[in-house]
Amino acid sequence: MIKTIINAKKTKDADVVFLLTPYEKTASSRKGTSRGPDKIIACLDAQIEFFSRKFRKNANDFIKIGLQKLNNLEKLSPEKAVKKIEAACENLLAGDKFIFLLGGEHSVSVGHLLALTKKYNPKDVTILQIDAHCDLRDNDGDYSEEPSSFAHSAVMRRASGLDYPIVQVGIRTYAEEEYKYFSDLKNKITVFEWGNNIVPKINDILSAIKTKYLYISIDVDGFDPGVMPGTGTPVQGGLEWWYGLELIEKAIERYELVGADIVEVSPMKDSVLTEYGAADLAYQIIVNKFLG
Ligand SMILES: [Mn+2]
Repeated sequence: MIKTIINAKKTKDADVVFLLTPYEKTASSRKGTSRGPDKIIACLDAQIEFFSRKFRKNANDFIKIGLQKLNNLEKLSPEKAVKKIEAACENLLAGDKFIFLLGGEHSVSVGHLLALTKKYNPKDVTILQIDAHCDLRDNDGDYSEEPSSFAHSAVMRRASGLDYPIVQVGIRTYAEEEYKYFSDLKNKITVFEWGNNIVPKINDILSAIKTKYLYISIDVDGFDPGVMPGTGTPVQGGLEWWYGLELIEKAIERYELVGADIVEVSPMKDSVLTEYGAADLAYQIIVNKFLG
């Protein structure tokens, strides 16, 4: 029988639940992120070794992993999709599950972050966001015919409004509105920009996190497009693979991870690099949290 990474038949038996949210209504450029979650799970099943090189253990023997997929999200308005995701997350959090959200576009994260405010004071949870973009617009009215404050380019603005401190890593493009927003100290956002020979020290990033609790949000376009080419709005330059992994591992070692998401995977016809990379990151995050 072929083994699957999903070893908890019911989510109530799981330590961690992959919550699949194939939503992409506000995606601004290349579509396809709604096909991301299934592809990531397929890679986790078939291509990622369950044996951890770091911990010398089979993850499956120690961690109960469940899966829940939210169907029919696509027809919903961004706000309604977020509400549906929030309700599903609240349910899982009530059962003390660690939620690993797989998007879909970045706007799905707001549902998870809203649900977490019922369990934690957002001021005590820093969002470590790996992303090429700040996602700090108030809405997408400057490029969309149907502006929404729940668009993927507004996700961290909503999170900041909820009082989550945010540390952004890999940033290499932003609008004037976003620049003004993160430059205002009271908004509690630390931006680590990438550029020609500009690669921040991992310790400086970790030191910018001032809370006990941590949430990791990975927009795969934060990584170099050579590593993660299949994404809606790619930007040249970005995090190198091992750098990103080291940052994630050290962050989980130092702070208590309370939730995570990987978003904006848009599978390509002729490359599996992006979904494979996302699956590997998801696996490493879980293994570091539960076996570390
Ligand atoms: Mn993003």
